[in-house]
Amino acid sequence: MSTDTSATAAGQETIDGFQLVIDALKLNGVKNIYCVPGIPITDLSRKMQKEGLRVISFRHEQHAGNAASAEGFLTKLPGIALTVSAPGFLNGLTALANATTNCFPMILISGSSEREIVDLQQGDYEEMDQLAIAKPLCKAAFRVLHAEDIGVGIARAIRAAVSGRPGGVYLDLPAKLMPQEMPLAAGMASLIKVVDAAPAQIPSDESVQRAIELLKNAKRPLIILGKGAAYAQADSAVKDLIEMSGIPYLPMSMAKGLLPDTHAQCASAARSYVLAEADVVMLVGARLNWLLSHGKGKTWGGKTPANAAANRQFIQIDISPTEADSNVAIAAPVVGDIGSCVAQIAKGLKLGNAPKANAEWTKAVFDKRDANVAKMAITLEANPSPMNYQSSLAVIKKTMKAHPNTILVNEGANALDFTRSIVDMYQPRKRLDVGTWGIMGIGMGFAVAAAVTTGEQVLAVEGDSAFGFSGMEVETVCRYNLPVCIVIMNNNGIYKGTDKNLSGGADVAPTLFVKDARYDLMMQAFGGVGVTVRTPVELDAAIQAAFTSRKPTLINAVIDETAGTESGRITSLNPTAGKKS
Ligand code: ADP
Ligand code: TPW
Ligand code: MG
Repeated sequence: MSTDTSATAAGQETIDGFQLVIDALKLNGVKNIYCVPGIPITDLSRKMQKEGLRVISFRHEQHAGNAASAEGFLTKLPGIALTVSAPGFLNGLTALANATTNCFPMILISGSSEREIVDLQQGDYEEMDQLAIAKPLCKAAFRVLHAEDIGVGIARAIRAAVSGRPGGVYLDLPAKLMPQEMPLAAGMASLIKVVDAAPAQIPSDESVQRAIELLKNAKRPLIILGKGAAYAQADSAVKDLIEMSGIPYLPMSMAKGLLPDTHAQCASAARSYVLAEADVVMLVGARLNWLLSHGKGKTWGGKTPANAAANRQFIQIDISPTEADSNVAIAAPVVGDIGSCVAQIAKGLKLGNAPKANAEWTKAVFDKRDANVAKMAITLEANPSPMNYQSSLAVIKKTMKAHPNTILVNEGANALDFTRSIVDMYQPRKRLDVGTWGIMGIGMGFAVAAAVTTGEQVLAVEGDSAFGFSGMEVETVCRYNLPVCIVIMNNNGIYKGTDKNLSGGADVAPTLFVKDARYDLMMQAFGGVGVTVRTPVELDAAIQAAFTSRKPTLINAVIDETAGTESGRITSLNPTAGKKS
């Protein structure tokens, strides 16, 4: 590059691409880098560490990427993942796509090979047109070719990740960029500190008024809180609207704890009832996707015109103007950031002296909920041998109540569904899980990021299959000595441990693993604490020891291998559902 040579020839002080990348990130408040080193970013990772960034080095890029996305969800700032070219980049791509799907802000920075060679397909080391491949899987993708553009590249990446609907951004940094030099003063002047990266988006007065009218006239109103509401960090505005309106609410999985799950208006334990019966539903940062049966069908009270579903009306608060009408008609879209939208709706209801939600409806909902909670309490108290999901999760439920700051990471099928419904959350943004895709493999990446970003104790409740996708990262947990306690719900397989090989052959069925596997020994291999437990009492003791010591701990919780059901709670999505095999 002409800039670097002339700069050095003149004997001026210079700055190189490595330093500009580091300074640009630090200027914008980045503290942690989740990476796997190698050509061409080995030196970048070393220099980042030298310059005071916390570099968390993983064993596989997918988990580094997942960590970055979890940091994004927890902080509203983009988490940064750093990978090598082609294969490392591809390994990180699943996490980038997952972040985009879940509306988590992150930036995947990958080193890349020499452009001239890549574009002529002349066979460079790890050759791949990474920018083109990343584009359909993220919100935005940028490449920086010149040192003087690093500041702009990073600023654009940050804005794209966090403004509007958050998501994943890809930033391509070719190997040749790093050693490029430019005059120090010009280099420093080229850096940009992003101002107001995610500006408040105020909803229009008419849209707010439309929503208020619907709420005022509702006989059976319901509020659904999604992970967008948790992400928005508008906790007190959300609480205020719910409490002043008296409307029952349902938290989606990662919105659990935005208000405590034990809140008087929480309708989680009457989910089917409220979904089927509500006449006005206000979605707050939640999409009407498969997780809400697309707003139609049996879940919502059936398909016939005579029933409640035909007359149901939706209010949808979302930052994305194109989300409304994606599945069913939205009578009152309110487009803006959740804090602003919720506050304006609450203000309008107060000014109009709107009465609290219809008492007949709320009584019916809360009676139903209380009856279901009482029923569940009996199941949780049972102490079968071997222990099952309920009896082991009763211990986790008690743990979260005693330690509400704990961040709960959760994946699996039954291990996910039972945990979500049994374990109450008490604080916002403490539950991280498989999200919109139901993706396995987020466990250790999310757990590492949760511990690194917040310093809080992390409890990862993992199906034995789910754990396997990121299991090698227990070494990472040990290496950084993180307060992560992993509980593996070990039922010897995917969904359960009793499937048969339909051919009658010697291989085990595709859903089965080695029986009685000792996952706890994996943790011991790296100096962490590993124990096997078979009863709730043993599980409780092991968790308490982990929380007291804050040592990396893996608890292999042996549960009844017959206890799970196929696909957990989403059996209906299996192509053969309902057919006899
Ligand atoms: P869940 O899976 O919990 O139902 P989704 O991921 O489907 O939640 O929906 C989250 C929604 O929240 C997305 O449509 C996204 O556009 C929206 N969102 C994210 N952040 C904000 C924000 N700050 N203000 C308003 N809406 C937001
Ligand atoms: C990336 C398909 C959904 S749930 C699951 C798989 C493999 C594992 C369920 O077994 P586990 O839980 O974790 O032991 P349990 O308690 O029911 O026994 N690959 C990816 N994502 C998904 N969702 C799958 C495969 C799947
Ligand atoms: Mg299992």
